Amino acid sequence: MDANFKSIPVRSSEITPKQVYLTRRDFIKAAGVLAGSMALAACAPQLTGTPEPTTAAQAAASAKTDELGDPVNTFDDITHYNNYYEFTTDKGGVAALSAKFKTSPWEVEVSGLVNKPKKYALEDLIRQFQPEERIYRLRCVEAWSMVIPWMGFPLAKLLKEVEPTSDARYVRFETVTRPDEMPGEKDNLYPWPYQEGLRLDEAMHDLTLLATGMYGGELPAQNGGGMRLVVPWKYGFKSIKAVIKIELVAEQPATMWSAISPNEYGFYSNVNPQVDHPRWSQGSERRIGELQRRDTLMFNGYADQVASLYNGMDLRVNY
Ligand SMILES: Nc1nc2c(c(=O)[nH]1)N[C@H]1C(S)=C(S)[C@@H](COP(=O)(O)O)O[C@H]1N2
Ligand SMILES: [Mo]
Repeated sequence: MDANFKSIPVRSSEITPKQVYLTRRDFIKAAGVLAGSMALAACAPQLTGTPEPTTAAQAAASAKTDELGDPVNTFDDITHYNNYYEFTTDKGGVAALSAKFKTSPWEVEVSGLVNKPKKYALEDLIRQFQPEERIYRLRCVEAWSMVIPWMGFPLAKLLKEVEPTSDARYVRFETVTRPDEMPGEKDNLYPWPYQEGLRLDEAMHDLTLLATGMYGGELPAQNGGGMRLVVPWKYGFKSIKAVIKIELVAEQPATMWSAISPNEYGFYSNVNPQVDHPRWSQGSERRIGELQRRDTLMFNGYADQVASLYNGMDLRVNY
């Protein structure tokens, strides 16, 4: 932990009021319509750089719900309301700024305390591990949430293949460093690269996903393409984007947000409505696209699957 980072004013809860956000979105839509009428037909895709899934894939995905019956968010919301500080702290600005970010080719190095370290090409991982659709709730620590239909495969499949040694107890993840493509990485207020970590048993849990696609299509840059981690029972910042390194280690690894503010962003950071953020309540959340707030669920609704990982830990403590 570096004391220099402690004075950074980060993460006031949901700085952008909904009306402002909606107004900006309406404006962007209106601009798209205008450009279309001027015969710039390719304007929208170029604006965002997002490989739009086919209409059929999008329609199929948008009709789905999670296991609690909550509908998935729209493709538009999922790709235009993003936390991705390597580009900008403005959630509505990530799509445009990441439009030229290259997500292919993509390589991921798996190393550290393993018998078979290896650098993988993303297309080989996809061929080998056969991504499946997983519809997960994503609950940001800032108290908003979405339902997102990912394509991906359990991280456990990859970890088993590299064979962690008996000394391996944690997994460390690192985001790509490309300051020329990611303007936020030139901002040295943040201790780049973005890093995250999981305990090995959390990493091996079947819910823990390496996402390689979304909404029946590729994984858009703004959602963490080439490949990102998704850990649905933890606050969203644990689900690190654009992963290029996965390292098995013996000690609990440093994470970027814990380095900045350990009391606010602990290593575990399991979604817990009973433990408030020091600066705001975690008892409820705003589902993007809904008007009324809803109650936040213990472990983001995944308690049946994951609570046993934390036997013996006091759930009233913000770890
Ligand atoms: N590398 C990186 N990963 C990141 C972030 C980030 O700024 N950089 N933001 C996190 C936060 S706070 C959230 S809520 C989710 C948002 O994911 P989404 O934009 O795909 O919805 O990504 C997480 N992963
Ligand atoms: Mo977040």
